[in-house]
Amino acid sequence: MWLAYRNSNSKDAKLLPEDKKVRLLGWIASKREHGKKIFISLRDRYGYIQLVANKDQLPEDVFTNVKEAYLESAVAVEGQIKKDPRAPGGAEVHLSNFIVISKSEEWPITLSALKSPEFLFDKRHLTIRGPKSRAVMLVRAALLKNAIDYFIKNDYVWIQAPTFITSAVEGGATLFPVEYFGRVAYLTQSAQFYEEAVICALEKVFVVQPSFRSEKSRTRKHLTEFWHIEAEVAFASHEDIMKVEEELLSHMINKTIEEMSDEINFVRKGKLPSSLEPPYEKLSYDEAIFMLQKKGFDIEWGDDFGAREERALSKMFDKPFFVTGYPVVTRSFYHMKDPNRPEVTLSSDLFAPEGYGEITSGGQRIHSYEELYNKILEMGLNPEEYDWYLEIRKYGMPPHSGFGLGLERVLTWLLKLPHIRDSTLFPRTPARLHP
Ligand code: NSS
Repeated sequence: MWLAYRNSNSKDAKLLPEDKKVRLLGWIASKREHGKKIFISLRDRYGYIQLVANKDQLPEDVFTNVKEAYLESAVAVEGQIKKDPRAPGGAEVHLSNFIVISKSEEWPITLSALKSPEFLFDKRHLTIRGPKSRAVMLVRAALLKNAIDYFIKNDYVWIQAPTFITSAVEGGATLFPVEYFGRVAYLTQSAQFYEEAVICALEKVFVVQPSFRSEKSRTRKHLTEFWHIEAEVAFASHEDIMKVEEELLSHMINKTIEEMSDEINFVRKGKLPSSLEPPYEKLSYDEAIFMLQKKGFDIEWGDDFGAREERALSKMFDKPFFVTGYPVVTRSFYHMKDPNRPEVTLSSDLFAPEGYGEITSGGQRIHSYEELYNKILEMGLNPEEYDWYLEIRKYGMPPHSGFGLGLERVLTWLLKLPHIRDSTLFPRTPARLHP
């Protein structure tokens, strides 16, 4: 009923000519009184517009409605556009009518509350109405859309994989168990194994869905539930898949910057990342270790990068870059050995610059049944847990490669957010399951 009432929105209304009559729906974002006038910032899905209620020009009951309405009340308003350089956006609406559709209680997010990040996350269901959350969510939606757009344009098939699974893709330590009719199931860490099965039918596939990790490490870059964008390609080498990763990332970011420059500039402190055009530099794991040792880090060949090392390495670059050739001991069992150097894998991680670190991880998979079977045993795992994953290798599994990209990692870097939890509506971390 009320939607029919709207004939404009906050963004378009500002472009209308002087005196044009508009009807808007939205929420009271802020309010201040100045003599006989009340100024309201009205928020809708498109942004903000200033409303002016003039005591001398409104029926008394309407002016009282304006005066008494609390912040965040949902309202329907009617008025005329007036150009005014002092108003945000250069135009405001002089009210002729103001109806409270759903009243608000006194808004609990006070100025002093803004100082407590924990309180703000406790009230996330309310604080997401603010301008920063709005911008973050719009940029996030654009990144996701542009990732999907890249895959569709390049002839990938969008598939869906299960969320309940029975065995680990990325190590048992981060599996979330779920009671499943008297058995234990786990929440998925990655759709990779399902993608690997499907490429024998569809060749190039991608998946967009949440992955779950019971990460005990409380870092600024780990969530227990994150959105995972994954792709797998038949007949593709490690080199081929790195090309896909860099093309995907540059497409996602460039298109999003084009579509959302206002929102990005509103949140991101400092200038936008400079050139994102591929190809990206390929740093070998060996070189990375050497560079970190030179900086004084206590790290040896065969160690995984910790959060500090990752940040330091990433700060040495101002454009995304790959770290390639991770040692076999640092990678999951499915990674293919480099035939020229059996102690390293045909794998890589794509790093964001500016201290943000890893955003994708990928490489070539073992496609031989015997090799994979032996590797599973070597790593102390149980081949029975990987029965179907092994069996697909008995029936014409070609060489293939794939990767996974963390949406929140890309967004955190693009907007230079202080913590990954700021990149998602209702973050899930070891300490936070509510709201
Ligand atoms: O564990 S990964 O490094 N690799 C995989 O899961 C592969 N099985 C994916 C594949 O090849 N299909 O995770 C991939 C990416 C990683 O680079 C991060 O960007 C993101 O997923 N990731 C996370 N983001 C947020 N929080 C957590 N805990 C997290 N773990 C991984």
